[in-house]
Amino acid sequence: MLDDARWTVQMEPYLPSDFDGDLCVTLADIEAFLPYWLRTDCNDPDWCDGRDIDRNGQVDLADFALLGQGWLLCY
Ligand SMILES: [Ca+2]
Ligand SMILES: [Ca+2]
Repeated sequence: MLDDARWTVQMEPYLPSDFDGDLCVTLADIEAFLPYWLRTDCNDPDWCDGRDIDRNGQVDLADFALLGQGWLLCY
């Protein structure tokens, strides 16, 4: 008999624009984002400390838009 409990998957919270780790996207995360604005030297593994959210090598408007998608969301 199968033990259904073994199929339980634990999901880690994932909010890529939560830079300060408080599980919400707020003004503090924008403040943490700004120092990296327009950097073009982002690469694996840290992607400019995660600010290059779409991992294209630079911190630009596309990353800011992704940050905006999570605006005021919390886990
Ligand atoms: Ca946060
Ligand atoms: Ca980017």
